[in-house]
Amino acid sequence: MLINLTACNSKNSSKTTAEKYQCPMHCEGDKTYEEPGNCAVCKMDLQALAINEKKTGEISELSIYNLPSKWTNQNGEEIQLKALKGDVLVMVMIYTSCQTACPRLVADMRGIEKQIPTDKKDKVTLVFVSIDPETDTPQRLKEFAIENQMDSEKWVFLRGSEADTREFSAVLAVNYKKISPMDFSHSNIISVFDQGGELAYQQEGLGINNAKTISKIIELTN
Ligand SMILES: [Cu+2]
Repeated sequence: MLINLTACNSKNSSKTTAEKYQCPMHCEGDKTYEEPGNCAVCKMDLQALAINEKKTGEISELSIYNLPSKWTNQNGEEIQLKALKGDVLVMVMIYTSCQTACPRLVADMRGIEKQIPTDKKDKVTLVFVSIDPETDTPQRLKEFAIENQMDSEKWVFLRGSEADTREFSAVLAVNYKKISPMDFSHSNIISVFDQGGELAYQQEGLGINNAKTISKIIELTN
């Protein structure tokens, strides 16, 4: 029997971006100020940095794109998470040989993808991260993608080292534990990350109402 571990710190983090000001002539390079005013060098009015800086520019310290972990995708390509930057990410941790919860999580991911409006679909990447990297070789992940008709660019399947997988699960507040040679118990959490790699929303459970997840994805892609 599988035990569903409960993540106690799955939270909905929302955060406002602090406004920053910079000389339009870059007299002091990329130096920014917290308050509006004039450049100390050329005296021009400081300019407020674009509000959507977070979507295109630097990443915050809460971003998963700071993680140095290396992953291999279903095509055998080595990538770092930051290669996914710029898209809204919908992520879940699974293992392909799971007979119980994971098939339902895969169905939930499919259900979410179906509800993303057509004009937003190319702004969203759906990511599966294996909790069983030993079994889930790139080749196995590729077969799994094909079996599930998820063999296109918007579906990404990743495997990494045991240590990187464990570290990443902590970021997602996903618990997992090997309970037999073939099986793991694990949390059932689908996470939404914004374009800068910050956690924006999580849903927990199997086959649950995903309306809030969808509306968060749509809000982020607007
Ligand atoms: Cu499972």
